[in-house]
Amino acid sequence: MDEKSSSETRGNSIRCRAAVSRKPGEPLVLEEVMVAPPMPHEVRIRIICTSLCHSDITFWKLKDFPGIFPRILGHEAVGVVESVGEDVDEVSEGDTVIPTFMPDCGDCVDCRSKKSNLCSKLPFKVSPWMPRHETSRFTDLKGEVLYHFLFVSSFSEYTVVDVAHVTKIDPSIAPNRACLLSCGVSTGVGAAWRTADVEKGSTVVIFGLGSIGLAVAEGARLCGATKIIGVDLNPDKFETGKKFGVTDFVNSGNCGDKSVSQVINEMTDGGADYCFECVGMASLVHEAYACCRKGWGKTIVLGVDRPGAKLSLSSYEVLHSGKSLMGSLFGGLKAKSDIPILLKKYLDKELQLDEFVTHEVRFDDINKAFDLLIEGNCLRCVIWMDKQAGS
Ligand code: CXF
Repeated sequence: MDEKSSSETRGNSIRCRAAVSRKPGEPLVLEEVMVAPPMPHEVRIRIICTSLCHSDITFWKLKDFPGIFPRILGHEAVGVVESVGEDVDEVSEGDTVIPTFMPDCGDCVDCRSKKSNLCSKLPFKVSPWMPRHETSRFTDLKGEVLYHFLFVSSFSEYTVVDVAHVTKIDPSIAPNRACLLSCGVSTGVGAAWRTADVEKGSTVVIFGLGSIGLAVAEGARLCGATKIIGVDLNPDKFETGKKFGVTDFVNSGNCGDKSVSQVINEMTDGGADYCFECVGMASLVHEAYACCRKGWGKTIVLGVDRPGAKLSLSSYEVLHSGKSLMGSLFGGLKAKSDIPILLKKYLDKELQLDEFVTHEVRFDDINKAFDLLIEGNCLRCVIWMDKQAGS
């Protein structure tokens, strides 16, 4: 629908366009849907830009739960608040906001601690509903429920998000850059900055130079790491990696009779300070752990493996090596306080965001964005909801 003033829409359902994922792996269907008004603690947002992340593709393909259809995917976005439900004081109509799959209630013991971003009031889970009221705000024109995705569902001109999942930002920031901080870039940069707390002069290894791995490199570069070793099967990734601070490259398909961890242990004289697993493969977590330095090495897991995948570590080795193994959801960031810091770093030209945007399309061409990301030459494809790409 055309942008209308909130006074016309507030309190009523909005009829607008959404890209609905109706069957696993099949092109999204652009259709009109109804978006109900926000319930208490919820915010209805007009999406300006959204971008495609690999998790959208993972869930789009999943035939069984947590794959569920029909669903509105999308979880990297920026938009403007159209209306707010009862008990929302933090944002108001017209505010520019970034929705995030991770909540930040600001109130529970974990949100109040500096040590965690795992909110316990609205604990993150992969759910097809809104987080607080556990229902959907979307229906199609036949009245059938459309499921939510990661509490964001941004492949719709309007969506409803819990206030714990929105961060108010400076409206002057270009939306096709701001949206990147909603998931992927934040996850990678945050893993280096907040989860690992990479120190100046450190040696870092990144397993997997996709957009998350490159964002880890960017974060490690910002933190002053001096050696950033990228590991990937595709040697072309080294050239891309150099733009984000990768200094060395190991082709994991070309290590001869050595394992990747042996190669890295030799290159780093006994192990790296920080190893990041960005692929989502248990075998690579083992490799990463095997080449972080005894005594102080940290291995950080960002990659999303298949449900049920297990790690197997020798407890003797864990005891004797003194290494740490950590998981990092959303890079350990607290959305409401850390996203504005990262946006300021972008405005101050410290944090690179432009380089992540390799493609931009109109909402009508959203299925092209899927093809581009699957083909593998795309880091981020920004989808503009309401204008021609680039205009
Ligand atoms: C993922 C993290 C693990 C659960 C699904 C979402 N992050 C974003 O893409």
